Amino acid sequence: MIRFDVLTLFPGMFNSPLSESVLGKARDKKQIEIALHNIRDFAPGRHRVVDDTPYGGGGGMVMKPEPLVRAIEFVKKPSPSARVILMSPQGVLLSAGHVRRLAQYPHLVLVCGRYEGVDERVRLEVVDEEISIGDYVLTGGELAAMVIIDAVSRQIRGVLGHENAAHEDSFSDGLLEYPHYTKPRNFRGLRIPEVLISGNHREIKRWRRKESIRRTWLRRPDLLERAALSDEDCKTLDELKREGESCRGVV
Ligand code: 4GX
Repeated sequence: MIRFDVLTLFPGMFNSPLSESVLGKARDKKQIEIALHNIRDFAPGRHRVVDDTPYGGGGGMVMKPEPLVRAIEFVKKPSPSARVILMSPQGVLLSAGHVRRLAQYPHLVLVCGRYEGVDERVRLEVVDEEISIGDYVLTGGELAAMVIIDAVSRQIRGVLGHENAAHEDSFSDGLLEYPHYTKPRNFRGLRIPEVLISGNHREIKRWRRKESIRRTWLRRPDLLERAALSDEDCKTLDELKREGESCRGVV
């Protein structure tokens, strides 16, 4: 069980992405709990203003500190140890390891900024960490928060069936996945690799491992620096590198 409290100016954005499929079922089964809060509800006055112009001039608007800090303090009241995360392109780049660490917390608070960002004093007062989901700019933190909820939730026990458990997929050992095939055996003249219907499970396992290493070497050689490779994996990689000399770009 993990709880997410999301602070946003656009709670409606979260409805179907967090209600369909795997996450919807996980919520029904109380394996994850998600609560949405509109930051505007914490802004005072008839106009409930949440943003203002930046000191020092320049264009754009900045989110005012009071509504945000009030909202964060409100959701932290019942669990003071909740981890407060600000979504921002200035944050630490999200990784598989980072996602697994986040899944250890019982309670995450995801703060979604809009406009040019949030008043710096919000960070200083109440933010525990700042996360970026990638080096590109979104219109707001909402999609980034949904990415975190999705990636963290599938690490929670019971959320995925054990058939496709999280420790079996790409990145858990630092490699890309091997190619997958299903019926038909022959699609437009493209046949599946014979080994997969050989019934030899040891050979199948070896083939898949080799294809994982091949793909990682061809597409994401940077990942190999940190991948968990056995002595046999290293031999396979050396083999692939030598083969690569003669048939570059075939796969
Ligand atoms: N990974 N954005 C946040 C406004 C903002 C800026 C600074 C707080 C501080 C993004 C990303 C992202 C755009 C969300 C700017 N809020 N978030 N927003 N990339 O680009 O997480």
